[in-house]
Amino acid sequence: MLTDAQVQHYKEEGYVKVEQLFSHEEVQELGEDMNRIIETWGEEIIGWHGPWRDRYLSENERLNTKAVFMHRPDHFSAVWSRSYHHKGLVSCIAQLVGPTMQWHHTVLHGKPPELGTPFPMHQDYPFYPHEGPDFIDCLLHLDDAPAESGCLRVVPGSHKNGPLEHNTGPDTAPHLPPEKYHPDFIDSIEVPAKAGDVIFFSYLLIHWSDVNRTDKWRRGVRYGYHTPEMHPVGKDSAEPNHNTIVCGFKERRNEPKPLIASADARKPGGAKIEGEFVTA
Ligand SMILES: O=C(O)CCC(=O)C(=O)O
Repeated sequence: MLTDAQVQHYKEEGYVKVEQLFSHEEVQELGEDMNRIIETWGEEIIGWHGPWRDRYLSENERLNTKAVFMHRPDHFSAVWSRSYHHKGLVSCIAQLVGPTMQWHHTVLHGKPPELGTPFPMHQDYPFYPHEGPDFIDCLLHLDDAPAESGCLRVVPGSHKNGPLEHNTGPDTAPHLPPEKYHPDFIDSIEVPAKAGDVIFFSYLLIHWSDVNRTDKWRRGVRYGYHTPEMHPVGKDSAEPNHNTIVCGFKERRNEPKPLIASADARKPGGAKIEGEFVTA
């Protein structure tokens, strides 16, 4: 259970760190499967592309950073499938946001040793814009993340300003314009963490992280959850495959009933796609 002070901290500052939410054994099991996923399915890249690199990295580092990103670890490992429903994680998001919550995504941001990629200042909103503020990101640490490993850094309270204009385009990951938002002149605080800690933060909070300059991996896995009433911007229903309810019950509000139970739908060749559900 979170304390009132922790819930208040999330609401006021836009983030809160909960220490040792995952036990040593859980982190061990998740970490082993994540390593296996990386070895079997992963690929090392340089990280997010874009002109922001010129402002965050020296010339000889710019093209030499390393990153491993893995979306949907549940597609490869049952340990990871089960983790979306982790009791401590779900209990925290229910207290921080609301009693009924819907899973949206899970992604590894792995920073390999020695020049693990930085991330520029940004909000997560432009990556998955939804209608409303009730979207929470949860960064589970599979490794210790001291400051020098490129731990998460946040701009406390910045979530209150709502969605900001980001630089976007086909050749760049969304990021805040570096001439207006850069760690050289926007104050942020570092949030170092230990393996098993989770940092909860609003998808509207400005955050960034620096290069991993240690000789160890810094693997962070971000889970995203939101209230079921919040739909992607411009859509009147949830996204396909992002509808898992992890706590509470989804009430019906003017939405069509998605499941067809008619005889037609059960005839051979009668499979229908209704909304986002395939029934047969
Ligand atoms: O893992 C990090 O250091 C930062 C990741 C990040 O920027 C994000 O999850 O949006």
